[in-house]
Amino acid sequence: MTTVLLTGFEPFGGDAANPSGEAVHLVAQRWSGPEELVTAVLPVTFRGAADQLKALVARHAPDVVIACGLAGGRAAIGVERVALNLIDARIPDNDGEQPVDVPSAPGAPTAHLSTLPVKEIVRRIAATGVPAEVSHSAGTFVCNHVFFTALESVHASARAGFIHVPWSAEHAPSPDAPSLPLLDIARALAVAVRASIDVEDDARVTGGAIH
Ligand code: PCA
Repeated sequence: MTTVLLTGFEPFGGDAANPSGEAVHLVAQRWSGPEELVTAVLPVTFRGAADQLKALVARHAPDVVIACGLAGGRAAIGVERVALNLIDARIPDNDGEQPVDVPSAPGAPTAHLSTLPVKEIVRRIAATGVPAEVSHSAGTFVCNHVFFTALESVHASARAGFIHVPWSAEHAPSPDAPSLPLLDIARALAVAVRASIDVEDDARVTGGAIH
């Protein structure tokens, strides 16, 4: 039985909502298998999020891990490609912790690349009419930490990666802030789950950036 772990986050940084956690709930409600889908909403704390993710991986031994978080200000679903072994918190986490320039996992490599079919996920989400892009930085806050932790903790043949989502239209901080309807975000995550299960080799198209 193939098992997928899909996670989102609680609200943070003064926002009332986090569409990543809400969308993960919607994906779980609509999931019809046949694979097993395990979902969780992680706390936005360096220690709690990483510990919870590691516990979920140990308990369920997922074949695919997709962690998701909010990137307020982005207009498109961002399928992350690079997890950095670096924490540099510009704001405190929900525990009030604000580590600066420490590794995510001491002694581990400087970076890991996503093992999801990143470009195929982007292609399939965009084909549904929802804007999507390859992103080459997941930042240096809790999302990047969870992304790096996922790649460090999954079993050798499993896939893991991270997807950043825009504000939801339902909870955008202002009417002109970039956002997507929550349902579109949930649909995009479901597409990402399906592609990560089904697609062996990533699409051979450019997803690169000049800067
Ligand atoms: N976004 C933050 C942390 C939690 C979330 O949803 C980030 O991008 O690091």
